[in-house]
Amino acid sequence: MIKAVIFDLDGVLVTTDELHFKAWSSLAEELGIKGFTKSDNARQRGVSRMASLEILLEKTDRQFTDEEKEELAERKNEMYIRSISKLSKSDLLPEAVEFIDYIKSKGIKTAIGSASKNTPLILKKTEISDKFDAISCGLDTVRAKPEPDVFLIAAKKLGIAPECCAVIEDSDAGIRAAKSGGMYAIAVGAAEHNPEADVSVASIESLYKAITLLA
Ligand code: B16
Ligand code: MG
Repeated sequence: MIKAVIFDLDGVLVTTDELHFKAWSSLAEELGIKGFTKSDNARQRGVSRMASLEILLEKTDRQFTDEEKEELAERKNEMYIRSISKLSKSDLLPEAVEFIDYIKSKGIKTAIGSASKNTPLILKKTEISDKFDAISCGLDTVRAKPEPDVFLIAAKKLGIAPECCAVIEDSDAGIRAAKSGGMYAIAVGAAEHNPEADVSVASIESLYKAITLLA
């Protein structure tokens, strides 16, 4: 029985996935890296900032020290923060708010489980911070998805057992994290058709019936 839904943020509730792509593309351009594509970007979904940088650096033979890598990640983040500071409610994905309100009306708890260290800013800009009973993000964890930590911390903050939590995710790393945390995994968007997911849909709009059956 599902007592809580843990939402991933980028790509599930907000369109920030496109802004990540733009910021990584700008960094690629600065570094003279060619051929960074949407399919490379798809592998960056859900994984940490430093793991995302490594995916970009696969495209070059240049070697960087750990310190230089930290600086590159920081540079990308500055560009990304400039674009997320312009976010508003209109950047929420269709039915995001309606679906959260719907599950709350059924007595199901809600949480965020995002790899992003920019989670507080994104929630503030899109005006949904007060919709969640708990927030767990990249600021709370050492090990990123596909490790289950971010979701287990969300469950702990909610006071609900992992097996009573459903995770909604758009990344393969996130689906793996949910399953290894012993949670129910719902794949949406880019993760649709992930074979590890318990339920797989194109978007949140298709989830009303499924969530009612699980609760
Ligand atoms: P930041 P999610 C993830 O958010 C993104 O999908 C991923 O592309 C990004 O690298 C990661 O957050 C870290 O983000 O650089 O803002 O800390 O999908 O887990 O909500
Ligand atoms: Mg995501």
